[in-house]
Amino acid sequence: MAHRLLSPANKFSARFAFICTLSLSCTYLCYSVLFCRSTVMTNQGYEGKRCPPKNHAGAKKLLGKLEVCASLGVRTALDESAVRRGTADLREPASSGSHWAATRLTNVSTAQKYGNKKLPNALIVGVKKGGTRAVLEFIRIHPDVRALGTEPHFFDRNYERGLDWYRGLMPRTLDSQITLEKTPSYFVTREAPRRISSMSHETKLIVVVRNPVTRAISDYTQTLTKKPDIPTFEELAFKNRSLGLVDTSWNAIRIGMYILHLENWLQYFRLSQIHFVSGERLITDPAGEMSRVQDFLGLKRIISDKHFYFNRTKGFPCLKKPESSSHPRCLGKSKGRTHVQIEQEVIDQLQEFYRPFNIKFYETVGQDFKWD
Ligand SMILES: *[C@@H]1O[C@H](CO)[C@@H](O)[C@H](O)[C@H]1NC(C)=O
Ligand SMILES: *[C@@H]1O[C@H](CO)[C@@H](O)[C@H](O)[C@H]1NC(C)=O
Ligand SMILES: CC(=O)N[C@H]1CO[C@H](CO)[C@@H](O)[C@@H]1O
Repeated sequence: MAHRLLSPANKFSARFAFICTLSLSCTYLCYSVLFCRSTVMTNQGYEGKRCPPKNHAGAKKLLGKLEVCASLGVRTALDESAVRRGTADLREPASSGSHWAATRLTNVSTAQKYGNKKLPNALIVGVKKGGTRAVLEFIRIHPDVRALGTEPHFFDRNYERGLDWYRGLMPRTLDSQITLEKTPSYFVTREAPRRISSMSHETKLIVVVRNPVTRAISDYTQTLTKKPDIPTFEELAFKNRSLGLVDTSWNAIRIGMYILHLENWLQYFRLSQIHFVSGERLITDPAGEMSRVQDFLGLKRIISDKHFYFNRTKGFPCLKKPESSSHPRCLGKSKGRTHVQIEQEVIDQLQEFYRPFNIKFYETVGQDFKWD
């Protein structure tokens, strides 16, 4: 890089290159110092290095919902340990956090030599605010699943980077393990089905769906936390409210017209290759929903009731936390998120609007999601 920057032989780029080199050296130096200290590092410190940068949009989302930062670190520890042992039982993590830290630090490089990076066998393709993060966190408890923690957005935003780039992002897996990633925007991306099928016709697809009205409100609530100045939900949802004219060009509305998007997918995939998870049942019966996901992926049923507990204060299920984790992983809203209150009449109007789309969707997939 430095060489290329120097070649124009102008002073500015020479100086720039010098600064780059200097900062790289500093980084390397700091890293070396840290690494030498690694034997006395705490669990938390180690996990910190695995956290995605906080200013990254995807990372923020992850951090908001499920304390993924901490869980990623733990998960990596579990994975590496399992890979190292060549076995797969992640369900009973060792009781001592320091034990994890010790085995990780000495064995990380060895562990990462095992397995290969493979293109994903399965994708969680949607939908935004449906509960995709929860499904990903739940399924990756399974020892035969390895998942990418962040959203690569390959089939929508990064497609021109090519399949090799995409594969490079994937975690290493043993032959017996499934590689998985999730990017909820794929479901509503016109080119995604064609692109995914050209990667492999056999790709398994998971779509987490939820009542489109609650999904839209949740979507709006999330946007509102980032852009507090946007118009009200009602103003955005309707072209003319008294006429009941819904604005289908608004993304929050459009995403919930599941059948329209699904028809696009069905031009490239058989229905049997797509598994629909009910976002509602994921809350009331996470183990039941996860059993179906495991069956669909051809996995042994390992994730079960004993992995979950229901937090009554939160009103959502949580994963029982491994002892080495500092946070339980719960499904549900992050604390302090402003809850928008939407008039019942507006909800009814939207419910009415979605009904024909919902019914067509139920008929097509052969399941009644009971949103009506
Ligand atoms: C909505 O439609 C009604 C009836 O056509 C009309 O009188 C009213 O001005 C419209 N409102 C808006 C905001 O366009
Ligand atoms: C349940 O959720 C509440 C509210 O978010 C939290 O304060 C509490 O620690 C949680 N309890 C458990 C056991 O996870
Ligand atoms: C340095 C060190 O402790 N390495 C260990 C890594 O894991 C292997 C297999 O479990 C052990 O045999 C090594 O001692």
